[in-house]
Amino acid sequence: MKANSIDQIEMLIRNAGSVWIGCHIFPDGDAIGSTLGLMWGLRQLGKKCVPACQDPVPSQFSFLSGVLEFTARAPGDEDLIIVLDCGSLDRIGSLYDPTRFERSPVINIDHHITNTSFGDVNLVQDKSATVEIVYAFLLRLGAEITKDIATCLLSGLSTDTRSFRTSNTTVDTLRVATALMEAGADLAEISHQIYDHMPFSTAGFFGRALGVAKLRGRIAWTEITKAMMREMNVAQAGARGVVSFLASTREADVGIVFRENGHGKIDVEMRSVPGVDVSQVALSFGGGGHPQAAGCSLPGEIKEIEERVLAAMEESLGKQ
Ligand SMILES: [Mn+2]
Repeated sequence: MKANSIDQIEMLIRNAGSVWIGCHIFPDGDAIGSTLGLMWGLRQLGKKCVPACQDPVPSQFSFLSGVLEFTARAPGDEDLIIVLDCGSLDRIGSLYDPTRFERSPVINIDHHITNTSFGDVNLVQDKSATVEIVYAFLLRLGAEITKDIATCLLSGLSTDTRSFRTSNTTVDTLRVATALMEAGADLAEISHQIYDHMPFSTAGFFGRALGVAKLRGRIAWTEITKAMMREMNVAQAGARGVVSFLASTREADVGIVFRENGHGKIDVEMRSVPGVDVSQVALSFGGGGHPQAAGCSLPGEIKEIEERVLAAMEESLGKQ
């Protein structure tokens, strides 16, 4: 991060009348929470803001204020583009419009260690979540952290730390969480809304996915085929959680889920226990992420992808 990038971002925002704020495809709590939290903060400063994402917001986040304003449109004539929680620009998917992205300044605010610095100005910090960076930035801008903003930001902190369980949960993270609760965010209610929200059909789906799981050395892994998704009638978002469950088994240091994504590619999700890094393997296959949570997307047949990724992960684990 350049020393002056925060000053530059502040200047760009203060000079902008309208801002397009976009986050990554298949948005998670941090993507949604940072987008909405920043949106509410910038509106206090009189900015027109539009929150954008290629994919719909999963229903467990519908309690967040402003969620219905999300649109799947690329930037229009806004003065400024802010991209949140994206390690690389392809993470915003179909919302990337090269012409528009060249016409307005692009600010990249993110916490992925693998970030490609794709913005005209980049604010990339090694924090637990993008919301942590947004929180500090809103304070700097003099925005008031309302209950709605605090709720959006705390949702992102909770999901990116798996409820404050991962090794990226620092003293700073908990300080921010405390400040957000003091500002009115209700952690128990947020946790209930986000985590106790599975439709019953997901139970059957977990049964299918975990029923074919295998243990290979320290790797617990499974596959989710298009046919399984169809048969069990589960939406993409319903497939979440399987990989974390696999990584949480005692024998495993790493959990991996291979999923046919319906666009001819295999999505590979990886999770690990503290002290084990899966981001380097993800990066070597063109993906990215965090030490404990990473992923990539590869074209090919699922069996062949499984063999390649599992072999690479075994080799990586042998060196860790
Ligand atoms: Mn994040």
